[in-house]
Amino acid sequence: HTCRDEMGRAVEHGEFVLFYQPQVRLSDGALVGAEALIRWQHPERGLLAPAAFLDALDTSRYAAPVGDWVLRTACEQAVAWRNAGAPEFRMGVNLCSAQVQRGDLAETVQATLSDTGLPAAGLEVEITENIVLRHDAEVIAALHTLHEAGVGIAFDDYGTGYASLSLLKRFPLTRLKIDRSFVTGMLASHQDVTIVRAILQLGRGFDLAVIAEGIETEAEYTRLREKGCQEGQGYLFGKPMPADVFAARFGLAK
Ligand code: G
Ligand code: G
Ligand code: NA
Ligand code: MN
Repeated sequence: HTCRDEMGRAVEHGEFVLFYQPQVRLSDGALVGAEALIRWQHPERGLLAPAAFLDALDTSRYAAPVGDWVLRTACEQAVAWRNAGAPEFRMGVNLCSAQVQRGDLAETVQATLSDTGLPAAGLEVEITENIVLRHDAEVIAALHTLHEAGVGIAFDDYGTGYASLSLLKRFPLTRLKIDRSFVTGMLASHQDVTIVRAILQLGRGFDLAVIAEGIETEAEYTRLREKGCQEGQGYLFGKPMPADVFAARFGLAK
C-alpha cells in the first residue's frame, strides 16, 4: 500500500496532530509565538514527520482539507494560549499549494479567524517561494486582502529557492524567515554570513521583520542578535513539541 491510500483513513480517524516550535525575541529571549508543524500519528509506523508524508499529502485530494484543519487547530491553540498568559502570542501556519490554488484563501483564513476569535495579528501564514512562483496573480490578490486585514505573511526558507529579489516588491510580506542552512553555516562559512547579512539588510530596506530558523547554539544566537536579527527559532529554544508540553514549558496555564 502507499502512504496515499491511508490518508483518507488518517483524515477520518484524526491521526494528524500539530506540534509547536517556539519563536523567541533575540534581544531578551522572550516567547513571541510558535510555528505549527504537522505530524502523523500513524497506528503502525508511529509518529511520522512531514518528510515521510508531505509530498504524498500535497498531491492527494486531502491536501486542502488537511491544510484547513491545520489552520483551524493552530488558531484555536493560539486563542487558548493568548488567554492563558501570552496575550500577544503569534501563531505561524504553513500554507500548502492546494489551499492557495483553490482560490478562496482569503475567505478561508478570515472565516477561521472569526470562528476561532483569533485577532488577525495573532496569525502569520508562511508561504514558500514554490507556492508563490506557481500561482502569481491569484496569490497576490489573496495575500493583499489578508495583509490589509492585519494577518502576518512570512516568506519561508528565504533564499533557498528560485525566487528573485523582485518578489519582495510584488508580494505583501511582513517577515522573512532565514533558512536554517544559512544559520547552520554562518559560523564556519563567509558565504553564509554574507547571505544572512544580505537578508537582514533586505528586511530593513523593505521594512520586514526577520526571523532566523535553525538556531542550535549560543554562538549562533549571539551572532544573529549582534547582526540585528529580531527573532529566532531552533532547537536552542525548543524542538517542535506537543501542545501540552509547550504549555507546561512556557507556563501557559490551561
Ligand atoms: O519540523 P519539520 O519536520 O516539521 O517540518 C518539515 C517541513 O514540513 C517544513 O518545511 C515545514 O514547512 C513543512 N510543514 C510542517 N508542517 C506543515 C503543515 O502543516 N503544512 C505544510 N504545508 N507544511 C508543513
Ligand atoms: O518550515 P520549515 O521547513 O522551515 O520547518 C522547519 C523544519 O526544521 C522542521 O523540520 C523542524 O523540525 C526543523 N528544525 C527546526 N529547528 C531546527 C533546528 O534548530 N535544527 C534542525 N536541525 N532542525 C530544525
Ligand atoms: Na514553515
Ligand atoms: Mn521554514
